[in-house]
Amino acid sequence: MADVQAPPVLDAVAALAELAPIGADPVRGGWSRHLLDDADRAMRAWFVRTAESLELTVETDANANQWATWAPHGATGPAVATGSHLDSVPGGGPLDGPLGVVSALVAVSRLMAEGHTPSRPIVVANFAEEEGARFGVPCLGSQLLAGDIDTDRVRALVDTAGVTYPEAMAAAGHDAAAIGHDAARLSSMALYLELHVEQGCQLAPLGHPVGLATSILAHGRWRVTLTGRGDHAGATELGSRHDPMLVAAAAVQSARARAVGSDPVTRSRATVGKLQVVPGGSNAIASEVRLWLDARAEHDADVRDLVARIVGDIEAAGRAEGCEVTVAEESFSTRVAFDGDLTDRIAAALEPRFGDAPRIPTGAGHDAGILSAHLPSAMLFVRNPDGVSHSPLEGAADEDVRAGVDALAAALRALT
Ligand code: HGY
Ligand code: MN
Ligand code: MN
Repeated sequence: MADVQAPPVLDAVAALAELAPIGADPVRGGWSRHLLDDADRAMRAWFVRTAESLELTVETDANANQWATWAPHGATGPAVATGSHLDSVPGGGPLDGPLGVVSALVAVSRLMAEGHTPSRPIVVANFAEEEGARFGVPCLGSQLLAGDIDTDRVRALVDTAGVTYPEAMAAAGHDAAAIGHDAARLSSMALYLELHVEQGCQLAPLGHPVGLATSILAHGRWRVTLTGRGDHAGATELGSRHDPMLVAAAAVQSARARAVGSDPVTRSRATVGKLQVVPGGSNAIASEVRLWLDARAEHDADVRDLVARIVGDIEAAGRAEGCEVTVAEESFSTRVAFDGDLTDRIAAALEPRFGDAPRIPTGAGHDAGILSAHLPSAMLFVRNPDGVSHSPLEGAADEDVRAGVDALAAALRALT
């Protein structure tokens, strides 16, 4: 009788190396993998291939989230869910998202190899459009799953190439009419634990390879449209210009100044990282500028206050330049406090190998933040030596990547 092949024991560093060619961005550097584009589909194919090599049951839900389930005999009841996302920001780093998905599959392969018999299923998730880089709404897949976003609003989303969300979904074989709240899947999970590369640099000074999350800043995105009068750069007198670029410059300056000027206890931060100019000719005064304001702070009210001040500055600059200003909120994520009991249980599981793992806040949003309003959720961070993220320079030492898998395996072993 042919001997039954044992599932492979995976290695996270090798798996990340396998993913490295996918979506490498020759223009920006780093990686660009956006919802259901060619790179994202290649990442999704890797997820299916790897999960099936572990004999996990793989499925994609109506919201384009992927799930891989390990439910051996005796594993019953609500599952322990873990995972992250495989999409990226434009020109992002190699670990933001993939580290969590890779580590989850590798941890499962390790538990299988050691003969662990989980009392409940373990499910590995790849959440769709966590970065919101294609359609502008972060954590889109987990928000849809949780019923936290209006589906008609989602179906009206259009990417910068003019492709609608339904068209993008249909091109990948999904029906946008079927998106939305998935109560059955939510209730099939007992808890969610996301491993993620640290974004910011708190663990390195503490000398710990892994840490646990305490909270996520409240944060949101606002689209600002500035309308002036396009004209000739050489023939138009200065006094008769209505140049939205002047107002855009005021917006960028105000974002920094208002964040710096906020009470430090609010941990305010504001950024303009994306800007579109129409028509975009070097010898033409712009007729319109669109920019996106990303604002974050400890509490929801702090963010609202910060944004109100910045918008006030933009409107004043618009009046001075004779430009119209419109502001639209594209997303808002309330402050997250992760589940203390679950975090304590995970800390106890880490203790033998990692001692007292630091507990740190984060300014970055995550699917775990969305799910934390619906089921006990926690996060594990892997040390990022200089804290850089959303950049090709994001990284982690190989031994820390492997330590993260050890930590996640210890947590999953204790939780199942
Ligand atoms: O923007 C964020 O904080 C996350 O990376 N989506
Ligand atoms: Mn990110
Ligand atoms: Mn992420």
